[in-house]
Amino acid sequence: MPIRSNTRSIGETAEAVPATASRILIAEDDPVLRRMLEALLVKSGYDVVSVSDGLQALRVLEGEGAPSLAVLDWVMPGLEGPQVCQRIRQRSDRPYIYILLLTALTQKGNVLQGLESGADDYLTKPFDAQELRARVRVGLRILSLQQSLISAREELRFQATHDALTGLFNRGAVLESIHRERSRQVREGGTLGVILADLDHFKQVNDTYGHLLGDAVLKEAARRMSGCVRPYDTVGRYGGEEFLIVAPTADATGSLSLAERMRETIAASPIVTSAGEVRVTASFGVAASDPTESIAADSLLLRVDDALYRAKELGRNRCEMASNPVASRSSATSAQLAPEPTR
Ligand code: GH3
Ligand code: MG
Ligand code: MG
Ligand code: MG
Repeated sequence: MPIRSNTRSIGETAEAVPATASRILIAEDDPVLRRMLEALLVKSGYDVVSVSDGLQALRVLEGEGAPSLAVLDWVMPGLEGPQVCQRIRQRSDRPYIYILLLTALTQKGNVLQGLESGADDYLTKPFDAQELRARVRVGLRILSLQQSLISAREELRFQATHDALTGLFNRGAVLESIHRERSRQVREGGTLGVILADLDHFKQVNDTYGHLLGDAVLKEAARRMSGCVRPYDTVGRYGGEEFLIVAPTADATGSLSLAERMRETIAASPIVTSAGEVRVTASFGVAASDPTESIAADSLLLRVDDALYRAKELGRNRCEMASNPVASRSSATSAQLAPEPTR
């Protein structure tokens, strides 16, 4: 029996249904009943997929774009309804599927067994069309509430780990990243680059143009720096006008090149604001650790801080390498850096 899918535009239905047609799976081996269920739910505006046995039901529910609600017959070839429920509930990595069991078995023990297997609700045959529609709506309402909770949790998680002004990771998140990457490096080897950036004379920007405009400049500088990194690098706002960049697998040369690209992109052109063009530059402290040295993440931070201090002392708008005088260079020698491949 092929899998059937019916869609119908929401405008055609008289009933109140969700803005986007919800996908519903019907698994029923009795062809007459299956067609009746299909007709009923399609008429209500749902996107219906129907199958005639439990194995097909499981395949649809575990597949791409699986329906979020399933109406499963109890007795079916292949797998019975409660067995499909059990298999679905074993998988916690997938979006929740609301399951409504259809059964001709009216004894209380069977109903309990169905619910124990993971079904959310049940309906006994012969069922009333109105009641089925009402129970489907209850299921969709619960799914929608659950979706709102998930979205709210995701939003909270984002807010807890990101800086509201720049949209970058916040201090806590970028510090967590440096500790995590350092642990990974100890385990797996490789190099780890860390960069600390600080906008130059930023107080003057605020003093000259006001704090709001300073915010806009800060935001654009953050955007320019983010544009320089690889997808697996982390850029975070470390403090007021300071940024911390964690570059897993970047060695000293790679980290210095990255810092130099960031420095150039900030200095290259003025930032256009509502009050006109504002020129800013930034100074960078750079450190890289290799797997042979036993340095803690906090010590790496001290190193970049120290290198940044030196970059400020030496005139700002430059990058300074920590603890490796041979690799240390200023922006004046940046032209000697080997061109980086486009990322
Ligand atoms: P230096 O080159 O030595 O770093 O000079 P600086 O003026 O940047 O350094 P200082 O630490 O004296 O000043 C940092 C300034 O950054 C002062 C503070 O008002 C500003 N700042 C920090 N956070 C924000 C922010 O969120 N928005 C704005 N507009 N300014 C900020
Ligand atoms: Mg059956
Ligand atoms: Mg500062
Ligand atoms: Mg500063």
